[in-house]
Amino acid sequence: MQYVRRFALSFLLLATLSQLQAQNAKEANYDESKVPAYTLPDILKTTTNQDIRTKANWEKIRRPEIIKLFEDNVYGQMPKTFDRLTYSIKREDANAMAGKATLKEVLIEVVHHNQSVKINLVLFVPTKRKGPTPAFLLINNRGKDNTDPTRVHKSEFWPAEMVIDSGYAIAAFHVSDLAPDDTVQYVNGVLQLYPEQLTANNGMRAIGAWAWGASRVLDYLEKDATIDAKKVAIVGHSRGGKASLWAAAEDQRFAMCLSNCSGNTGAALSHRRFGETINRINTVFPHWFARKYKKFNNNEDALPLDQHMLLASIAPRPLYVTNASKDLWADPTGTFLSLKYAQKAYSLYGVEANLPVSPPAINQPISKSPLGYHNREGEHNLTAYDWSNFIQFAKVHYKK
Ligand code: GTR
Repeated sequence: MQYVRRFALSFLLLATLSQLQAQNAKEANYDESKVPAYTLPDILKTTTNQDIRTKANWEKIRRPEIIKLFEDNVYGQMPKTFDRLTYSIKREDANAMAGKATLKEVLIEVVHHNQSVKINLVLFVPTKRKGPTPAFLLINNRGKDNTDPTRVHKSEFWPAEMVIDSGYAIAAFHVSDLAPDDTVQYVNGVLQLYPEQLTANNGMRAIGAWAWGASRVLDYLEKDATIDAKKVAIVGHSRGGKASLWAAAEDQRFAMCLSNCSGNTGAALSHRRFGETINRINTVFPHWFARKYKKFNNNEDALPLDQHMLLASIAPRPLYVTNASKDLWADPTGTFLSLKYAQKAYSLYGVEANLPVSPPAINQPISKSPLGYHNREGEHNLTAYDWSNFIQFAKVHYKK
């Protein structure tokens, strides 16, 4: 009986999977020659056609306009006020990783209108340090065992030992503390503090909530004397990579942004029809973006923005984005182009990114440019290779 049920279940799963695949194949274009012509909004032209030529006007006019465009059309509003943030150190171990690091497990609680959100932070700080230490903060969208504080379980997704050995601190929180990654459950978290977001057309959803959480963790890190809060890099993979970009765009305290395989509505261009589409992402993950974003399903050309503008809004801070060679769903070429088009904003700060005209070869990282990039050989994932390049990138740019 059980066997029959299991068989029926796997059959159902397979049928659903192949249905999804068929739908993807129908919708997603993987043929470069079939990418239709498209026009991107100019980063340095306002919606009222004003040319932006100076850093001052970028900061005063265009950058806020871009952030507002993303709030209103894509990620939703980012509530900035709350009644109270408190924290407590749940566990501290000065002898973690055989004495190489201090472990802190911190519970951060944010209260607003008598509702609260609790964020569980895992933090390792190198024991040998000269002073406050720069840190990498991962928005963890995969299993919690990836950031195991006991280090019984180790994972390339968050290679804490490798980062500690490089002299940096490493931290992580799990997305489920802010908004469970589920079409129904996502409301149980940050959105309980801001229920008005649920009815607004440009209301925050899960990705916004995760980015909001990253900022609250940074609020804590600013109070931790072992951390150099002016050097905190926000890191995310895939859906977490979309959130890391949004966090860095909204919160200029993040010194650096590392966005791994973030793809559609992450670092990749939307007007360029290759790989995942807005219709697909909004259909499968209706809880990620503002309600208004659905207006652009099968209607990319109507978007008053594109993702190169999101990347540009991070200027002049160092930004590193990645792809994986087999992850065409995330459009490696469209990701590189997006990064390249963001250069103009960096130039306003006198920072020349000098990216090549076409994407670099597989496993050829660009790390000296403030707009770093690599296309790792392999599948959609966050690996030790990616992290070793993040560390290298941080080394280069924190030295400047
Ligand atoms: C996929 C989604 C991508 C990406 C990915 C992930 O199913 O289509 O945009 O976010 O999930 O997060 O691993």
